[in-house]
Amino acid sequence: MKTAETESPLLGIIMGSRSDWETMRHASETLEKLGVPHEVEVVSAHRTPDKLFHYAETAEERGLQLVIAGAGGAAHLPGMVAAKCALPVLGVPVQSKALNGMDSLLSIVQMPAGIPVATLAIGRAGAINAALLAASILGNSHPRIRQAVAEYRLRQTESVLAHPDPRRP
Ligand code: RP5
Repeated sequence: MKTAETESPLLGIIMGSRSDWETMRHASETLEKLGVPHEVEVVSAHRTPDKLFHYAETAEERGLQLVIAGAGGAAHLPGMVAAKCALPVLGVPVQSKALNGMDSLLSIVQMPAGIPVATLAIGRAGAINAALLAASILGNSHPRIRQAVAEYRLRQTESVLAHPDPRRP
């Protein structure tokens, strides 16, 4: 049976800097848990603009169905990817040091009408939810992924119900 690592990637996780990995690894780890094959790469909108254009222009033909893009500060990566390809783009605002991620959030969420970016929460929660949202979307055409999302949510519910007393582990 093919695994998430050997199958062709269905989605790409990109981020503006290696420093974003501490946040974006949560998206990758969540996709691993769900068995969703994906690729991960640093692609900076301002430090490697030509690479960004090439990535966005070839994403669809390489078989990607979605892109998760994380960036911090003046976070134009998700919007630029969305502008250069027709795939759905999920944006994750990385928590910046100077402004705690409010700059990242507003940069990503305030896209002018015409080029959408689905924007998640700042930081780890946003990265995890981007992966879950991506898996839910892919689940519409991949029953195995839909089942994996359902099982993830069931385990989450059971875990909360099994530990109702917050004083105990
Ligand atoms: C953005 O600038 C990146 O997404 C990162 O969040 C931020 C800081 O990058 P580094 O200076 O840590 O490389 O492009």
